Amino acid sequence: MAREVNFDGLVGPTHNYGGISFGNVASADHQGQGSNPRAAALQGLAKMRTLHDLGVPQALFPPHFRPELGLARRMGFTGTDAQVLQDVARALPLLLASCYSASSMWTANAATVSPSADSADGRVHFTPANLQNKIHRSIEWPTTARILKAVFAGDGFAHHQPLPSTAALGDEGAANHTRLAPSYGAAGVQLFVYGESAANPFGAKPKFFPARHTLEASTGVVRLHRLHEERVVMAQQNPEAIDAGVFHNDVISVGDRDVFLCHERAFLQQDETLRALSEAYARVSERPLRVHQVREADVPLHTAVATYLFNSQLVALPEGKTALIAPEQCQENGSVRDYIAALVEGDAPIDAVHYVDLRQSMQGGGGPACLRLRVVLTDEELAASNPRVVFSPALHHDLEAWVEKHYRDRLTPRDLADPQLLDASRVALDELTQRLELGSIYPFQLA
Ligand code: SUG
Repeated sequence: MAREVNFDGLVGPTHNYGGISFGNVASADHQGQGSNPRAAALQGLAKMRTLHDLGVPQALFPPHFRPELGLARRMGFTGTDAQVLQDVARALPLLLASCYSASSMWTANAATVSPSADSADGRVHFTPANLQNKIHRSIEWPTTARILKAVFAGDGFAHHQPLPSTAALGDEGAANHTRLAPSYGAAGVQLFVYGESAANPFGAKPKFFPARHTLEASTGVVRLHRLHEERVVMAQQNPEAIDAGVFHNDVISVGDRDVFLCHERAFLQQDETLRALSEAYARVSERPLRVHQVREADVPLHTAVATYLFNSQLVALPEGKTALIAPEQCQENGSVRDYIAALVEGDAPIDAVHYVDLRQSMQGGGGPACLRLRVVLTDEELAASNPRVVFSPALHHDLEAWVEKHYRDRLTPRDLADPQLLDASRVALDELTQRLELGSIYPFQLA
């Protein structure tokens, strides 16, 4: 037996709106606004609870420690932590926001994961994403790699180094990766989506916003994960979509088992991509892939970006039905709500919808799907994973109390210079790693 476990990123105590993700519309729109880290963490936990109560396997990843002042020190700031905070706040506020970003909550970008059913060596493969396109995200992978190794220890798991951090090998992880299979434990097809190819610098690419992920990065991951070529599909994102704010493919398509839902303007070569996907899928299943394309006339691209319809999760309910876990913004938009209702009632392969309030994360550009890393695990692999990060009502209860005790309910850019925020975050995370028995994963615990 195998199941997909969603590992959601627990929102860290320094969640703030830095406006530091160029190309991410929500990030730019909320720059400098006050955030509420406590509400953000509680909303994330409530989403995990919704999935758990639906019978969907749920686990979590701890937040990274922030501020990461090593970033400021590498930029020439010196002295005590308090001194560095003060100097960076004055000289380079955007760098301070980068040191402080709680962006590790968006675990869809933490790594690319391939299940053992797809790899030639029968192991689960992990490649942490280098996230080189944004300063605040480029510092995530060392802690991510430590967490992955702490949670998935043993011979059944292959942990790779991230790809070299350079634009030609830009890797944004599972946000640009979808696995389709007749069942979780069966051999599947993996779709890798990229924004541009380094080998083709004059090829199609967005005009305004960066393409964060390259074809070359994905080919590296395919090789590392020992995937079978005939069960891999590579597709280029529609550059117009990137320019409309689709900075990751999970903002414009989502798939699960035999279901693939996408906007008709998701890919540069839409028809060829869907054909290749269906053909590859036919190699692993006698029943065809069920593709549902959303037409521009029904949900325009800009509405898809504003509501994050495609950043919904598609999850398997215990009786085998498929549910859409959508952000409340979809419910608030009358036409998107009606569209989803018609999907559920009609012939589309979606049986139910559940709306979740993730307002705090959404304002940084992260919806339900961004917050989770999907890991397909067999019984044996699950048994070899750290059980302390598996979500339960008891853990929910404990973590709510932990959040209430340690998190502030308001953070503005001015607060980031306050050394007490740093101290409080360190105390909170130290307590968390003890609670989760994760050993030493943060730099301050390794020193
Ligand atoms: O990388 N936002 C993240 C959002 C990531 C969403 N992930 C997926 N689509 N899977 C990003 O742009 C906002 C930071 C700020 O502005 O404070 C930020 O990093």
